[in-house]
Amino acid sequence: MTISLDDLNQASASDFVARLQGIYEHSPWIPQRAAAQRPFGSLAALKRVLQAVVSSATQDEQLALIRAHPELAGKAAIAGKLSKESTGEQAQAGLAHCSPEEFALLHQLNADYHSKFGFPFIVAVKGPDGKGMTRQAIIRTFARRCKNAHEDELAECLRQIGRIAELRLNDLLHHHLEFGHTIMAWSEMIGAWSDEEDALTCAYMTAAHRQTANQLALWIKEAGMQVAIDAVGNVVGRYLSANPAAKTLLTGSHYDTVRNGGKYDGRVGILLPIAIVKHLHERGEKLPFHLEIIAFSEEEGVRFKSTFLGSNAITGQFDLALLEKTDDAGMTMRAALSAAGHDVARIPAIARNQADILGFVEVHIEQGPVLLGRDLPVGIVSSIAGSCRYLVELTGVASHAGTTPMHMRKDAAAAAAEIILTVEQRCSQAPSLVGTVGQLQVPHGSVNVIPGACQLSLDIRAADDATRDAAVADIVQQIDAICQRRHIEVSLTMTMSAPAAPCAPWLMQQLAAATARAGVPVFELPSGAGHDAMALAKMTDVAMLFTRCGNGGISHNPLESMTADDADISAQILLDFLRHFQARPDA
Ligand code: HGY
Ligand code: MN
Ligand code: MN
Repeated sequence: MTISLDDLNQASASDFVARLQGIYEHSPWIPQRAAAQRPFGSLAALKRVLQAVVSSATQDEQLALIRAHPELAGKAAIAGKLSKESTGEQAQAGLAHCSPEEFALLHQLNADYHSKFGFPFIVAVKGPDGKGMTRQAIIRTFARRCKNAHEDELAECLRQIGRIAELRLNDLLHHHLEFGHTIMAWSEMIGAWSDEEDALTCAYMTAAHRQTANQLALWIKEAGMQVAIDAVGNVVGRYLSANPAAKTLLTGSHYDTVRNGGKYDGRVGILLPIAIVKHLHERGEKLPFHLEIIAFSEEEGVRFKSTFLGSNAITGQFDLALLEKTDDAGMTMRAALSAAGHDVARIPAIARNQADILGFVEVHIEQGPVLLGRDLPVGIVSSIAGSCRYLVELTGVASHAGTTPMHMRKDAAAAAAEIILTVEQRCSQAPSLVGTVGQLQVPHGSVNVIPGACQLSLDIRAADDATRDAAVADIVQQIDAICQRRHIEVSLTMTMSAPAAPCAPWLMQQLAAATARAGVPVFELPSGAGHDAMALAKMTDVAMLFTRCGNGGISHNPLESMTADDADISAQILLDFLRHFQARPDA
């Protein structure tokens, strides 16, 4: 029997509780406490209120809720004593068909997990895309989460219970995801194309990068847009307004990745608008402005240590001197581009005419834990942290590890170690300030040789440039002092400097209005990560919509995750934003 949101809103409190009895395992107190907050304007609002009841419950109530869940492939499952919902979910995950080894492993994991945490392991076995995790993925997740700290694991179990409830509510109300499954499936498909085995690395102009570009171009074309790949590899889709004289609103993000990255960083901001335009095109719905979706070809700077190549070309800021930069194999960017069939002479012509641009709105995963911690599917970015990056090259004296007394050494790695701790200590002094040494190597190092050389990267960011620049100045001074004291030569090369970018209030307000219309509380947050919007901010007003990340908010890591439901509601919000978009009055 199909139940509607209206039925739930109009039912008596006891009927409301009865109809939701299968949503949270053996815990009617949750819908009981939510009933008084009816009517719910949207399914998203109902989901959020139910989960807020869980989040605000006492820890004893939360533990009772967790303990009301069965173990995976545990005794209750074997004895056939699971709830109807759990029976279906565990069966769909194939947990009734484990091999003897898998059963033994799950039995051991259940025992270890229970003795560590005192409650059963919980995972939404239907997974982020709702299609179902494989048994192997469930076991991998189980083993990984066994290592969590108690508080983190308790929070993750409650989030997993929220995800299970979301999926069960979708089934109960026959809620169809208009965009979410497409976005997840497309992410999965291009996420399989990589420069290396067993990890997602899609660096600028590699074979995987070009394969991805061609697939994006195909999806853009199939969505009813004009499509072109420009001279730096940006894949550009243009959804024309019925008014040829209309101006253009830009959206998009990057399709290159970090090494061993996640499937959603950048890519969601491309795939999501393509799915929306496909929907508009299929309905013959035009927008009063031209919409350009730009899949920026390079934002991460992995191959040529250059960032924002794609977006800088769009704003006319592309530095042609970068064409001579070489990758680890000694190939120049120029050669890589021409090998891919691009004509570098056409790069300057990529620049957009600022007068034609209405603004730039980027959808991106949050890449952090804030939305997850607030049980919010989306957030609106207030500003994007500015960053400075350096290459630090330290030169000491390589000498015998056994015969050189400690006080006579010029150990480049020991100097690097002191520098890393200095960066950590200085960048702990302001809330939005962060400092990272992400790369550290002793070239040609040997076990029995004191490191005569050491290279390290510096990445220092803050929500405002003054805070960041003050930290950079202090750190540079401390590096000099450390190297003088240790008789180490030091060379510092700035490899990137991007100013902090405030988002435009007039665009933020329109994203906020669309968020509120979707029944989602409006929440603003700064971005610690850099984005193409920072580069576009040099040419036009920008705004960003963040989508919640799972797995504790981890990113730049294969564990990066999001759900089809969050992808869907983000797409609904961006679509609603486009349908209501008002250009800035003086545009
Ligand atoms: O480093 C960053 O914040 C971005 O992912 N490139
Ligand atoms: Mn990134
Ligand atoms: Mn990104």
